[in-house]
Order: sequence, then C-alpha cells, then structure tokens
Amino acid sequence: TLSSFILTATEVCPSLAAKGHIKKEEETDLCILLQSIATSCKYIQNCVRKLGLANLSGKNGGTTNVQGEQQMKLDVIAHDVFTRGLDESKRCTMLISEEEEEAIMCTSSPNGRYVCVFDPLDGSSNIDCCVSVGSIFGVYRANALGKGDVNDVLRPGKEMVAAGYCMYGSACTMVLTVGGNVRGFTLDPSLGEFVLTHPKIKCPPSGATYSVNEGNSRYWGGGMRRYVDHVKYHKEKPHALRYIGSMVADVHRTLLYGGTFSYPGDSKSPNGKLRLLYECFPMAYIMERAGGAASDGTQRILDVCCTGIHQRHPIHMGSEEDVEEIDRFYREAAADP
Ligand code: P6P
Repeated sequence: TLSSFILTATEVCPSLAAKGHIKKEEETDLCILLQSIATSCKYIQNCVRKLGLANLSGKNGGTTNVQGEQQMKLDVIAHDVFTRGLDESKRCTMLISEEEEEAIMCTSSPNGRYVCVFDPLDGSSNIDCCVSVGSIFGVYRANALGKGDVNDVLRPGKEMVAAGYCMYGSACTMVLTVGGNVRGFTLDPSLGEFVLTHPKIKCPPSGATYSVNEGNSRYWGGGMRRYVDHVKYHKEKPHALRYIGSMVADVHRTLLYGGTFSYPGDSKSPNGKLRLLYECFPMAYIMERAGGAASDGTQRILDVCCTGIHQRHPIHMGSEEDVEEIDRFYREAAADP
C-alpha cells in the first residue's frame, strides 16, 4: 500500500542521496509529509464522490481565486484540507496553493524542512458534470530549517524532491515519485488504503494521440500549427485528438498510453494557461521519471527557473519521441516563420 511504500521510501531523491545530501530524518519527514497528502486526497475524493448528494456542487458564492477564476465549493474545501493537513504535519516551512495569492508560512513548524506547492483541485470547472478532476503537488527542500522563504521555490523545477497527483476519476488513483520510479496506487474503498497497482509506470516512447484545445488554433504560432497538421494528416499514422480539458485526466492518459498533451503559448496568451510551479513542474517531473519528456517548445520545462509563484508557462509533455518532434517543429518555425 501507499503507506508502506512511503514508510520505506528508500529511494528518496537518489540524486541527493547519491551526494549524501539526504539523511534519515529527512526521509522520515518526507514520508510524514506525503502521508498527510494521501489523507487529504482520501478526504477530497470522498467529497467528490458525494458531490450532488451533500450539496457540494456549484460555485462558492461568487468568490474568485488569485487568478480571478470563479471558485467552486470544492476548490475551497480542497484548499483548506491540503493546507491544514500539511501545516499539522509540522514538516513544512511554507505552502504555495493555487487558491491563495500569498505564500502560506507554517509558523508552528520550527523543524519544518520542506515546501509543498499544490493545486488542490485542478479542473474543478468540470466537476458538476462529473468529469475527472485531480490534486497536483510538488515538494522542495527548504533552504533553511523552519524558516520559509519564497526564494525556496523560485528555482528550476528539477530541484524538486517529490511530485505527484491524485485523480478523482472512475477510480481514485495516486501517482507518485520521490525521485526514482513512478508508482501508481488505486484507492480501495473497502480498505481506505491506496493499493499499489502500477509498480513502475513508463510512458511509451511514442503514441497515437495528441491533446490540445484546438479551439485556440487561430491564435497558435507556427510550431504548434505545424506539429498538429503533421500528426493530423500523417500518411502512415494519423493521430487521434483526445482532450478532456482537465489537466490531471489528460496527463494521466498521456502518461499511460503515450502521445502528447500541450497547453501552448499563443497570440492570446503568450505564456499559455497552466501554472509553472504547481501544475507544469510536478507533471513534468513525473513524466521525465517515467521516461517521457516535457518542454515549452524551446527548452526542458524542469530547467526553467520559476520567478513568480503563480506564473504561467507553455508546456508540451508526453512521449519522448513525440515531444522531440514538437521541439523540431518549433525550431523550424523559428528559423522560417
Ligand atoms: P481550456 C482546468 O480549468 C485547467 O486549469 C486544466 O485542468 C486544463 O488542462 C485547462 O485548464 C483547460 O483549459 O482553456 O482548454 O479550457
């Protein structure tokens, strides 16, 4: 189960362990932090499951989040559950939530060692029609014990030590990596436990689907347009379009089946729509550790340095060969607009 995996996570950030930078207490603290997230996800999935029955559907009385987006009741519940659970874990110095403009300092955690960034309920605008939604999270080590500072997260995504998401779909599935393999756990409601169902997720090297909102195609630049035309009208292997409009669901399908998921920058939104810190980085971290890739058309996503906790960034992720092909079309378009 997830609990036993977390408690024996001997492969916590092999890159840091290799440099002797991770000590036993750091592993234990990370395990406790991840356990707190797992508990929050169980609570949220319980709310999602009984949405209409418990009057949890609909908007949260006209409130909006930092992005100016209409909040759903479940957005606020998910944010509160994640925030309280992580703060109470006493393992974090600071939290960054999509639902909160400012960084949340965990003032009652003098030994807090980690910073957790999260989108507590991504895709919530789809929730009233029962489309899959999810929670996305990433973990950084804080620079100073017990003292959170926004600079702890204004760095490249490759410095994360763990990332994951929980999808509330036909099954409740947690996908998690602590720097090594990507594992998938499925919630067994009869046990109340996440059971290991995908011991080592690998993203296929290439796929037969592309996933992007074609409704924005009039705003696309040359790179995206050339790639989509290439796969749509491919002589031997025309690709199928699959777009759910809920990032966790689109990424989960891409991770397991291959292909690409894109939210490109365009003339209407030069940085795209998805947030770098708590959407792009965690998903890119997972995708790479599953053998896939993630870029913005010109550079590896995990090499991008975050400069603002809610900044948006274009992203293409999925099968390594397919993402390389997108990058090639972006290079061609830049050379010959
Ligand atoms: P569009 C959901 O609102 C979300 O943030 C992501 O989950 C999803 O990938 C994206 O927006 C969909 O955006 O513009 O295609 O509706």
